[in-house]
Amino acid sequence: MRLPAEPASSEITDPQLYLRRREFLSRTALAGAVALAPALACAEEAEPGRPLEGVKPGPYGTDEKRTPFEDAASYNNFYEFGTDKSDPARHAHRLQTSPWDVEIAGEVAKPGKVGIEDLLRPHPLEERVYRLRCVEAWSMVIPWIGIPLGNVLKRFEPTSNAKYVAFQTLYDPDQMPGQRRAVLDWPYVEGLRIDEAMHPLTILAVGMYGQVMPNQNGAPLRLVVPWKYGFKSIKSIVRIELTRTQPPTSWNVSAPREYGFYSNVNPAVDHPRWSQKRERRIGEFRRRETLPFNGYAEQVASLYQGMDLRANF
Ligand SMILES: Nc1nc2c(c(=O)[nH]1)N[C@H]1C(S)=C(S)[C@@H](COP(=O)(O)O)O[C@H]1N2
Ligand SMILES: [Mo]
Repeated sequence: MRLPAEPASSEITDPQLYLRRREFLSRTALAGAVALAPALACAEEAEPGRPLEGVKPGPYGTDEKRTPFEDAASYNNFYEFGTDKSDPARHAHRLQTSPWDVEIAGEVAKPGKVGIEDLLRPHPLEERVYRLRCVEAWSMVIPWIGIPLGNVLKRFEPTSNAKYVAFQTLYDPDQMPGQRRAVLDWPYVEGLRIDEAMHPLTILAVGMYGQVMPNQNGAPLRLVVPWKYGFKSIKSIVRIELTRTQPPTSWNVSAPREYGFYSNVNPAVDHPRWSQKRERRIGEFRRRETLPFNGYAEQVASLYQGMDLRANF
């Protein structure tokens, strides 16, 4: 993501060169960044980099080559910790991820605030190897660990008025120093239409590569919506509200001409300032063609039948 005034980092710095140029963050820095362990009885067991046990392979996984963990955990967008790709890995260790409550509000019969352990407990953890395609035209293949969002929402009993789902990231400038600068309207917010939120591809992720989620990747709880540009996959979620009307989203508020509500990956609709036809898979040299809906058209294209995807970008 970038603001209208900023140059495209993908245009000025090839992510691979960038990654090679900088030394990978020390294991200790990464270790300090990992705090939450889902389904843990006590916080003491939440060891850094702790492996997640009992994870079953889930549906929809791609068998494409996985992006190395070191790349996925060091080349990040998480503006709460700075706008440089290396900032989140350097600063996100400040985030206290346990205890962590999530509020479920709005158009549900059973609203409430629940600890993340209670949110997760009834759901078996699944691994989903998904492509994530950033609007900046790079992509990764990441083995996420999570649970389908729809299954979680159903437990709170959405009413028939629930047409959209609004998500909110933690607001705490002490822990998230990037929030002291007005680069975005904080807190970071995102939204999905209810059918997108209930779609089985959409997950709440708590880990990746067999481990508890690194803070820089959105610990303890983030969304992964693989057919949409990466910015829809909001990190470090504290609030989920089911709404009657389409909720505001941070990037749309910041630059409405450039980032729409839907933001489905679409090679046929260029960003006003660059092409979306191709992407650079992190770790590869040659650019590849970007696929409609990021390659998940078979699963999700029907959600948008009859919609003008150029107008609803
Ligand atoms: N709260 C919050 N969530 C966020 C962002 C952010 O700046 N703040 N960046 C988004 C963008 S632009 C992308 S591409 C993905 C990157 O996820 P990753 O670092 O795990 O690859 O996170 C998304 N979620
Ligand atoms: Mo992004």
